[in-house]
Amino acid sequence: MVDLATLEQAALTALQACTDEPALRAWNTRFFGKHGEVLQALKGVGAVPPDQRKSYGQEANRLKEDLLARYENALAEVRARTLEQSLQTDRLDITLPGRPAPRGRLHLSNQTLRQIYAIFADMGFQIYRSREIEDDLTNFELLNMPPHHPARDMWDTFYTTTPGVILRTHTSPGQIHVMRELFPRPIRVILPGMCYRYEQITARSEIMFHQVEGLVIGEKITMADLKGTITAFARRLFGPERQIRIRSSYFPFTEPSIEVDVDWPKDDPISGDISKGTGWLEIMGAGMVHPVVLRHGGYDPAKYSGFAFGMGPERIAMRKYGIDDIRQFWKNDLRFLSQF
Ligand code: FA5
Repeated sequence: MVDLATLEQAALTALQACTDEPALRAWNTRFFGKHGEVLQALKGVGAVPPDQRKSYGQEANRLKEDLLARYENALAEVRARTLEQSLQTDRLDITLPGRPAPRGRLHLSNQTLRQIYAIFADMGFQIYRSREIEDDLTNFELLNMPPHHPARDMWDTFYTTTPGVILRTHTSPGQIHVMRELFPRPIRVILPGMCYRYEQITARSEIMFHQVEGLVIGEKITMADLKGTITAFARRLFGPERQIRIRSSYFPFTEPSIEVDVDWPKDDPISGDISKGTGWLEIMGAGMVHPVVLRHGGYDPAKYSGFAFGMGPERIAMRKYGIDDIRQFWKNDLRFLSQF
């Protein structure tokens, strides 16, 4: 038979010694756990002589209720004290200004692309997305460049492990996809996207860059339409103070062909590597769609004509914002990118 008075005294003394929550929990386990001393005392009621059993049982129950109530009180007190302490020591100063979250922004190339889209949208052009991974047939042959055509040397590319499948060197193969999809309707689209070339990187040439292709097909489309479209575009994009120059050129898929330059005055200190002393930076190639290409797209050159152009948005952004090196675009240097 357990001496309940001694047990109560021991439990109270131990409870008083508890100063934190872990100690209180240990106390609870000691007296009220599975083999806890108070529970054992309660269970022992059967071994008490019958005449004392009732009073023993009552006393044991009182002791249990009393101790548990004291335990709950002590626990609440300790918790309140801990909270009070942490409020004192871990003071939160809600008057401090917050840390601003760094804001992202569109990459300069995407900003420039959007400016270009907006201008052509106003002229009634739609955007057509064409694939970046092309076959040799569409990138070259259907654009009037059979194997061994010398013009292919200008556009060496990256090859995949599948023969004949390459990364496109220009957006012009998109012309074939558009024509075949939209025939016989008139066409007025731009085709933006990435191009890839295996070539020497310089201040004005990267191995990956954007182009925005343009294609207009219809009846009685002339070179005057091409000139007018390009001039109107350049005026809106660069403003009236920039000059552009249109000179004749050669592309196998246009006839006649032209190239378009924007002025970059020789006395501008950064123009040296870019305009190579000419005072001009080439920003696009263009021309009247070659009859062979029209036919590959399904359009009869006796009935239809059209013009096409391919411009470089990074080159355009270089001129617009005075950027001296195209390599800045893909370096991912935030000091450069966050200026725009
Ligand atoms: C072409 O790629 C022709 N497909 C353009 C064309 C389209 C002509 C339709 C006729 C009709 P070119 O290689 O010149 O042409 O490239 C066109 C433009 O893309 C250049 O004027 C330049 O702005 C940009 N570009 C070309 N190569 C690079 C390069 N390595 N890095 C950055 N921009 C480039």
